[in-house]
This record gives sequence, structure tokens and C-alpha cells, in this order.
Amino acid sequence: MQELVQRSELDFTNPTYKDAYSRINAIVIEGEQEAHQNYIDMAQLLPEHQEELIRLSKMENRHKKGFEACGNNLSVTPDMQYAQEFFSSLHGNFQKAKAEGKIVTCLLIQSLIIEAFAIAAYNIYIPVADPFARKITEGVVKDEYTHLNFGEVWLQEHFEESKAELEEANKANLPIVWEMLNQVEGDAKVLGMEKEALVEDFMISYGEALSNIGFSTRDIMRMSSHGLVA
Ligand code: Y39
Ligand code: FE
Ligand code: FE
Ligand code: FE
Repeated sequence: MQELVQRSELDFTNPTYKDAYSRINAIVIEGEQEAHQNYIDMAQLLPEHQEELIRLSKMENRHKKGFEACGNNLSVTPDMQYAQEFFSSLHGNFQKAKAEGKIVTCLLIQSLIIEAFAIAAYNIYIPVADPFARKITEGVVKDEYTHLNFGEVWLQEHFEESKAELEEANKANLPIVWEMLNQVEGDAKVLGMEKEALVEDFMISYGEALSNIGFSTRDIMRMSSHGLVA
């Protein structure tokens, strides 16, 4: 068992901390920016939910501004190039799905996978964050549950006709999340966040969402195993 980095051991002014923060902070800013655009795109695909989706997209834009302030507060310049590359695979898959009008795949990528990733990251970050960032992140994570819920409700209401596409999209995109978690492991650890805790929290949110949508425990086990042994 590895020992958790205690908050008291973290020095937010340490160059090692700031270096790791320049990438994690950029990932979060880029993620919020892409989420903002993804909800605008989904509003076009789901005109009957346009108002709600535009409301969610505006929340993402506020999140982005909040996390930009967190970087500024620590005098860290986010490495946005790194963050764009970090998201490029998921981003590409979302763009492809959007171009093909595949709303189910778009919802799986943004409202289930990315939101569950955000919820895991923010929950694990809050206890080890600097006081300024902690306050911001506590406000943001509440919104992310609302975003996950939007995807859950829509997909639950359209479960039978979405099931096959959801399984296919899960298979294509869950392995990318494991790669992203592996890539971020070292920097997350410098910030006091353990990969094991991130994986656990992600799987709880994602698995609960699949269950609420209508998948059986057996389906969820099978879908969760995709990409795990990469
Ligand atoms: O819906 C949202 O607001 C999601 C865009 C934000 C994604 C944040 C991704 C966080 C991953 C950070 C990994 C740090 C360990
Ligand atoms: Fe957000
Ligand atoms: Fe969100
Ligand atoms: Fe509907």
C-alpha cells in the first residue's frame, strides 16, 4: 500500500508542484473549454433540449474561468499545447460522432465518460488543493453531477434504441480514459492525488450511470473491463 501525500507535505510554491500544476491545470482548463463547445454541439443535435444544453455549456465556461483563476493564483502558466494533445483522441472521436449525427456516442463521451472523469478528479483534488482552488473546485464539482445526470436521464429514456451504440462507443472510448489516467499519474501524484483513488472514483460514477441508464450488472462488468488490460 502506498501512503497518501498529506496536505501538510504539499508546498504550493515549490517548483516541482508548479511544474506538475502547469499540466494538470491546463488539462482542466482545456477540458472545460471542450465541454463548453461539446454542449453547444449537442444542443444542435437535440433541439428539443437546446435551452438546457446551452445552460450546461455556460456552466462549463464558468468552470474554465474558475480554473484559470486557480493557475493565476499560484503564478502558474498552463501548458495548453500539452492539454490539447491530452484530449486529442476523445476530442477526435466526439467530432466524428457529431459529424455523423450520433448523439448517443456524443452523450457517452461527454456526459458520461468526461463528466465521470471530472467528478473523480475534482473529488480527489479537493482535500489536497490549495485553499483558493479548493473553494472553486467544490463549486464546480456540484455542477458536474448535474451534467452527468443530463446524460443519464436522456439515455435512460432512449435506452433500447441506444444500447448497441452505447456498447460500441464504450468499447472505443473507455480504453482512451485508461491511457489518459496513465499519462497523468505522475503529475497527479505530485499534487497529492493517487491514481488508484482516481480510478475507483471514476468507476463508481461511470458504473452508477450505466446502471441508472438500464444496463445490468453483468453488462456493466463486461463494459468496464474494456481496455483495462491495455
Ligand atoms: O465536464 C467537464 O467539466 C469536464 C471537462 C472537465 C474535464 C476535466 C478532466 C479532468 C482530468 C484531470 C485529471 C487530473 C488527475
Ligand atoms: Fe465543468
Ligand atoms: Fe461538466
Ligand atoms: Fe427527449
